[in-house]
Amino acid sequence: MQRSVLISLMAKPAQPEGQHERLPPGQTVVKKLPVLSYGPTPRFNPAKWDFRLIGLLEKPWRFTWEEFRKLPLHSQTSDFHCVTSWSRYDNRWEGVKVSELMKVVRLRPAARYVFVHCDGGYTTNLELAEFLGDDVILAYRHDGKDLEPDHGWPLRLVVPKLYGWKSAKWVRAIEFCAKERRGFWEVRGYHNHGDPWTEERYSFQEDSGE
Ligand SMILES: Nc1nc2c(c(=O)[nH]1)N[C@H]1C(S)=C(S)[C@@H](COP(=O)(O)O)O[C@H]1N2
Ligand SMILES: [Mo]
Repeated sequence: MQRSVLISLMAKPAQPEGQHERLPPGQTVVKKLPVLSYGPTPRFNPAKWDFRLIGLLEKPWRFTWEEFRKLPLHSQTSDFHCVTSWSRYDNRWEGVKVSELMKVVRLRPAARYVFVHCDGGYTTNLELAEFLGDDVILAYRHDGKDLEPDHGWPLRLVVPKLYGWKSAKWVRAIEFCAKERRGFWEVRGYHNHGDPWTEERYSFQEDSGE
């Protein structure tokens, strides 16, 4: 074997296919999960609260808090990466796995995207396939305790593979759509997709195909 080939093989980190360093580029690890919210923390009224699945479904669905809590409990540990550059490892989320939740409804074939609606008007958007990912969870517990109000009580989405602004807090409805529309941060200069591994931080990166 040529010496140059051997050196290039040795320089490559021994990472299994499809895996990467734990910390995405440009991030710093923090010990405690910070609070990052635009606007005030909404108050939760269990008698009035509901969670709805709407849009391109054979039949829309509505859960009361009591009904939602009867769905099978799932626990999932993941790292959390905020675009403002902090990452927090090993968050133990407990709640309802999205793939489990989706068993109660039937999607219309035209559904390609989801639009997430929250109390207080915050929204975010995702591709349907990413929303249905195996690690995506609607959580009401974090690290062994009920979610704190500032972290999204009673219910938040957690999408570990994308920057934190996609992990919507105080979520009230998931809308299934044929066309994509941009959510709160996505219309304010943040990337439509938000992959931390390729640093999809800002919307101007979308134009250059970066
Ligand atoms: N409803 C709502 N969800 C939200 C936000 C928000 O302002 N409002 N901020 C997002 C951002 S930018 C991040 S990094 C995470 C932070 O979650 P945490 O405050 O629980 O750490 O929530 C996301 N979800
Ligand atoms: Mo964030």
